[in-house]
Amino acid sequence: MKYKPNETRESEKGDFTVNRRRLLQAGGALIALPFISSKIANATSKALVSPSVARREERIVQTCSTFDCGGKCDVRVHLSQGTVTRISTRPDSALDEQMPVMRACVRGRAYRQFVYHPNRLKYPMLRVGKRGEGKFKRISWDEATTLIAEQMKRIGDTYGPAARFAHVATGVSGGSFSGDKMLKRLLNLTGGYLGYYHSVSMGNTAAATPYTYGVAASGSSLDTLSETKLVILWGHNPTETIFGHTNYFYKKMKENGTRFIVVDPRYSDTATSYADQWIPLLPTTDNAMMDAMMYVIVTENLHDKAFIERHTLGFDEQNMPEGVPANESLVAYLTGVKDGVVKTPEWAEKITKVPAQTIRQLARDYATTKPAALIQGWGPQRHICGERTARASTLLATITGNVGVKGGWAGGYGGIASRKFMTGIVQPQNPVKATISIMNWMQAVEDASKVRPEDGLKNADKLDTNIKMIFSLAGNYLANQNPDINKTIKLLEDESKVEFIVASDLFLTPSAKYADLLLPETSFMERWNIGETWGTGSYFMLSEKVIEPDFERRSDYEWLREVAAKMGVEAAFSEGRDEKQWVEYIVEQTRVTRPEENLPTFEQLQVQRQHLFKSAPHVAFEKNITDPQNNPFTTPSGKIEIFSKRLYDMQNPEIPALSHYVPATEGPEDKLIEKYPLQLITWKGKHRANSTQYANPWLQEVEPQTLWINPQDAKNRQIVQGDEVQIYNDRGVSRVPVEITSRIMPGVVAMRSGAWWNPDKDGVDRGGCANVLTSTRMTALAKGNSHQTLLVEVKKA
Ligand SMILES: Nc1nc2c(c(=O)[nH]1)N[C@H]1C(S)=C(S)[C@@H](COP(=O)(O)OP(=O)(O)OC[C@H]3O[C@@H](n4cnc5c(=O)[nH]c(N)nc54)[C@H](O)[C@@H]3O)O[C@H]1N2
Ligand SMILES: Nc1nc2c(c(=O)[nH]1)N[C@H]1C(S)=C(S)[C@@H](COP(=O)(O)OP(=O)(O)OC[C@H]3O[C@@H](n4cnc5c(=O)[nH]c(N)nc54)[C@H](O)[C@@H]3O)O[C@H]1N2
Ligand SMILES: [Mo]
Repeated sequence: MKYKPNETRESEKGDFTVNRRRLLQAGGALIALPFISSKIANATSKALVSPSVARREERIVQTCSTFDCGGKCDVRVHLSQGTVTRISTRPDSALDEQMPVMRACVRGRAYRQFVYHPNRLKYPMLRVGKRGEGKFKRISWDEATTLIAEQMKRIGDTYGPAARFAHVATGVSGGSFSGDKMLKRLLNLTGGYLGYYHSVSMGNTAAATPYTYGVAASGSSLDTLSETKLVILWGHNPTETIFGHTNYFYKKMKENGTRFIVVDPRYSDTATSYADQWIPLLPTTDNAMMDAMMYVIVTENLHDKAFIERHTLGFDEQNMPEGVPANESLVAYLTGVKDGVVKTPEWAEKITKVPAQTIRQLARDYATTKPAALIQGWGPQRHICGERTARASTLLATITGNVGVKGGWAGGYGGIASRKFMTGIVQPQNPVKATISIMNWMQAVEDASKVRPEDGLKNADKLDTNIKMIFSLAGNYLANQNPDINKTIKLLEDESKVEFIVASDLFLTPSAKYADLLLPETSFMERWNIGETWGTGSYFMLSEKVIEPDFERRSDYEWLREVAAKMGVEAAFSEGRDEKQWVEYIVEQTRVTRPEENLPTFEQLQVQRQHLFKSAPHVAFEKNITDPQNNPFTTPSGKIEIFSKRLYDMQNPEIPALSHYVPATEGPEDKLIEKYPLQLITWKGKHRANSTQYANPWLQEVEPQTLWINPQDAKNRQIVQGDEVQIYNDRGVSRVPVEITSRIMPGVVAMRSGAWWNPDKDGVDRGGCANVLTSTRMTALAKGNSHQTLLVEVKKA
């Protein structure tokens, strides 16, 4: 039977009387405790409702979350008497091949424990202790919105609008509408704010790959890979990170015999589920392995000569841009003519720890299997050398002729259709033109005069003011997800620097503790929105308001609207729309701007629930390859630039004209390794989206926070299974149980990212938050983040 959305169904076996009694007993037991308010008891009893309870008048609503996890899964909320009693998902049998909407993953199945969590914030709260102490008092919404309006005005008037900053906040970025977006609207309408650029997710790839292609390398659509015989997943872990429809396509490919090779220091869940071969290498040494692969390909004459001649610049000495001295070409570099070092697999083996023969075979396999796709995830580029790694994968694709052809892959990894399919809200112009890299924000708090164009400042020669006010609406980037927390908090604790911090969240997160004003937002189940997949999916879904908010929880938009009224701009801010009407407006606007899509109206969407875009298979750079005369690449030469004159002119050894191996600062060749001999990487675990849902008890049970360490490294340190260990470097210390496992290669340790920072009285983190150890070092070109590049030592606690 086909699923009908919003159907009301009678439970087959439900005994309403018994169930209701059980429900009352659960609630009653709690109400008997005098110190629990009836509201808490109510919320807690909802959390206790077992799946079998109160099925009789059940309504099932298909919806989705708006978290930033890359996938929008079909989440079915079972509702009874205004309460979510259970979550299910699309049955396997109801797969529509035309519309392969994902089934809910472990996170989606646990949403009820998130939404009904007893620790959710309940009231607006004003800080009373020192900043960061986490002491607050309850205030009214009227007081809260008055305070925000006053501070926005005072700080804007005193220091200028550029003193107001809206921080990284991806908690609701999977939705078309969010408080964070509307905050920017309000800031724009009241003088402006200091904006930032750079995606901490994949900004290094986005900045580097245009030097090869003119525009950023984006993936092809995954349906073009059906005939691909070999896929190399290079630091890509979609079994856990999902990335839209990726697993749907990979699974089909696997069934059809595609060979998968995974290159990752960890034996990831993707390696366990797809890999025919796993190749572990030391983090940050990817370029050495790629150089050696190119060396093998070129010296064994396996490169695609016709393609190289027709479409590229910089391969050999005959094919170089003007004004560059001899021996700067790729071939000159690989064969050692340039620097005396021949980039053999034996050379790379010493650096990467990958056996030379494995590298040689991988190079041969990649070059001789046509077409083949080397698909790089974003993990390898969230490194200090990430720009070089991202560009090197474009060079490998180029010399093997895998660019612009069906079944190949040009490099990078991004959506094809824009991730923002829906026509967003038109933002009023920001009167502040200057923007900073996200990595500049701490300097802009400390002393903005030191944020110069060469440091990342854009559209201005200098900044006139330090950051004095920070908004963090659905983010945990003040003291959790941002690098070098111990350095950051010193800055935030100085109340003379940032004068006012407003945060909204569902929980008292480590970052929320640094708020001056902390606001309890509704969850996605208590608001209307549209859920959008990243570019690798091709549908959107209605995220419906299914339950009423409890306590004094309010959506960010609702309180922002009140602030707007107090600042005298309510009419321009809201245009008379409430939240649901804005969501309706977004759908209607998209219908106008995309008439070819034949989109449902908002009314229809409430029945239909989801819409699949018309997206024809897309091969990145296909036209540039099939008809280069009429579609030159948008590089200065009009060709694929293996050698980039633009990079050459920068003369920055961190971002060489040929993207080749350069030992990374705080990588395995750094002298610091004598003191801190292990590389630490973090990965995105399946049980949360970044730090979102950290507090969910079901998900904590799925995967406890541990440090992965290789048996050899553990033995050398007399560490045994079950031990607690300290992981430390000059920036901080974290303490967690170890997991001794061969799933991580020697010399490398790994933790899941997103655990909550939990310092004890000595400042030792007991939560397993890697960001007490990470560095704020910036990448050369993007001025981007390098969360993954760090050295540590581990000892038994
Ligand atoms: N379940 C889940 N899904 C998520 C998220 C989540 O938190 N949880 N977060 C979402 C977000 S915001 C983003 S940006 C994406 C991120 O997606 P990715 O950045 O692709 O995910 P990561 O797990 O950080 O990294 C992918 C792999 O790179 C490996 N790696 C690390 N360093 C290196 C290296 O130097 N070389 C090589 N070859 N491999 C390396 C890691 O071990 C990991 O397996 O995922 C999204 N999806
Ligand atoms: N060590 C290390 N650090 C990393 C990374 C890494 O790989 N390693 N990855 C980086 C990447 S790629 C990213 S994108 C960033 C992400 O960093 P953030 O943008 O800070 O993302 P989250 O940690 O998910 O924090 C989102 C917050 O929003 C809250 N939230 C959820 N839903 C709602 C809602 O409806 N309303 C409100 N108001 N709040 C809500 C959640 O409780 C959570 O506290 O982290 C980066 N940090
Ligand atoms: Mo991200």
